[in-house]
Amino acid sequence: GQGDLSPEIWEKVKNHPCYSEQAHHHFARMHVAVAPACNIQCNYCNRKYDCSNESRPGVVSEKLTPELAAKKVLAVASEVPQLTVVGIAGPGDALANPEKTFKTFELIQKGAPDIRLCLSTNGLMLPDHVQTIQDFNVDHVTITINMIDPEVGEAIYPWIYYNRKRWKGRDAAKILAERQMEGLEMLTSKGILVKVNSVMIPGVNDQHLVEVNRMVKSKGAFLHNIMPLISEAEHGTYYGLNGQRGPSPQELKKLQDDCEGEMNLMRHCRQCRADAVGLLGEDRSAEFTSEKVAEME
Ligand code: CLF
Ligand code: SF4
Repeated sequence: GQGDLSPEIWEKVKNHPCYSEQAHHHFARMHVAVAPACNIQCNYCNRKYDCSNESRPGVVSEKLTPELAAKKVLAVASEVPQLTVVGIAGPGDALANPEKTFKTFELIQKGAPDIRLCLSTNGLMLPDHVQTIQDFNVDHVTITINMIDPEVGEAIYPWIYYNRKRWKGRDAAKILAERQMEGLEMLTSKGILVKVNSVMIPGVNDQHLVEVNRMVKSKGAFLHNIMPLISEAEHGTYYGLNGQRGPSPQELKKLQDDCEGEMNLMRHCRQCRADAVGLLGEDRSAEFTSEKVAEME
């Protein structure tokens, strides 16, 4: 439960709909889709759609410039009084597009200083940006960690692009896992709240996620969100094409129960799209397309 939080942490989570189960009934978040590029390949990702690490696959978000994104935030803030958090969660990786991501945060902070900033990343570039994340007062970061063992990782990530080079197989997974852990430790040592997302892929990392849970807890993660792989063949996820299935609700719950007690587990995630607007589970993105925002002068 969250009854035993320090006042300092409670202050940060009480109005964040993802970090507090209670808050999600009263407070809204929005995402701005300013980050199109990605620097890794997940086997469950189809690049035509939003990053499946934070969002529902098979949904195409409308991509925004930082300027338009900031304008949209102000428009939504005036129409949706419950808005407390703005996140950047794709459609690619927020930190594979650092200029766009941080420009957007800068503009939002200028225009709406009360809004909390949230960032979701695969973690590959995280250690390079922790200082900037702190400088921009981003106090919630999500890292998608699907494995800590490169042997498991090579079945999830066919390649990563790092240091001007494409890495494959176990080498790629090893670099990614090390960078994720390094980033996690750097963030928690600065008091930035970290949520870890894990995509549960039956037969690939389902057993392994109990170990991941233990590891991220020991490195100071605040919350663990285990999400089901959504395999929709019609959207052509690689795994979908290979017949990889997602977990049943019972399998997901069993894994979450096995991890419960180790740390706070998020169970109310709605796998939002990269341009989601509103309370979790409510999607008002169609009310705030860039065309409509442009008309809202
Ligand atoms: Fe967005 Fe993610 Fe921030 Fe929340 S979503 S960047 S932490 S503000 Fe929330 Fe949506 Fe689940 Fe993400 S319900 S997909 S956990
Ligand atoms: Fe796709 Fe997201 Fe993985 Fe990048 S990090 S390959 S956008 S699922």
